Amino acid sequence: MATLFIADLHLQTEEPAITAGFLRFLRGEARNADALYILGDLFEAWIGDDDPEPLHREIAKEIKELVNSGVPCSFIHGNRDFLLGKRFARDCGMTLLAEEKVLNLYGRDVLIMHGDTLCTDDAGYQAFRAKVHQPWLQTLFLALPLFIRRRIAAKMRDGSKTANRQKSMEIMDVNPQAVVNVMEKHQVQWLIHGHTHRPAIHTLTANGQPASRVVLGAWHEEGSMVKVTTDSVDLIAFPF
Ligand code: LP5
Ligand code: MN
Repeated sequence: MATLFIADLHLQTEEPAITAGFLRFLRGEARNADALYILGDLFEAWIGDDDPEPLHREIAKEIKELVNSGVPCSFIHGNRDFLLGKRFARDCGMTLLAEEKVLNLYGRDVLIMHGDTLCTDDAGYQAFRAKVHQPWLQTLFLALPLFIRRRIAAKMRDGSKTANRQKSMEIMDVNPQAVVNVMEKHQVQWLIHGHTHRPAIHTLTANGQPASRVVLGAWHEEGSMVKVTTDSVDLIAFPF
């Protein structure tokens, strides 16, 4: 038996190979799992559940089929799809989780999150995040016509790409103290997250004991998942 984790697929119509890889995963490997957790950035950019984009409908239908087959699916928002709402989650049959969640998996307490909040050295991003997470601004944005929302999202993506070119790799990685703090806050020795697109299993000390931080890879050229079983926690790359 196994519980699976994925993140950072950045699904979009312009990348059909990634969508195909995800559908293969949902119809294959995921069917044998105890549960599937999607840790954010499933989509390249989410501008509202009312977006009639056919890709979104197709993904909802496929996740729903997985859930109907008996595999519960849960979702934590990423920095690209933090506006994904209850309506789309219901269409998928998946549960929306808070930004930090502790699971007990086969006797192991595991903290899961997207990972962007751990990048505390990236002051520009944290300021941007605080702004776009204000409920009143989100309500205002969601009330705009879709074509305007699309334009704003495109501007934000361009702004982000320009800003990232000027940031060092260190600034865009997690802050080690932020990692220890969140693991001590939740009293866990295991953390699984995505966002940084730097797949690895890191060892550290938290709560005065050995701890592990597992970072999911982004789905660029291949898929990436973490598989937790009774015996092990494995980071696995696989072809689309
Ligand atoms: O996403 P990525 O990998 O490029 O970089 C992230 C951080 N960037 C972001 C921004 C997103 O890419 C934008 C997503 C749009 C979602 C849909 C729109 C919803 C709008 C809702 C409004 C209420 O998350 C990037 C980090 C990087 O990860 C690594 O951690 O560094 O952070 C930034 O780039 C932030 C910059 O420092 C400042 C952002 C500039 C945005 C310009 C805004 C222009 C808006 C114009 C509006 C009219
Ligand atoms: Mn992200």
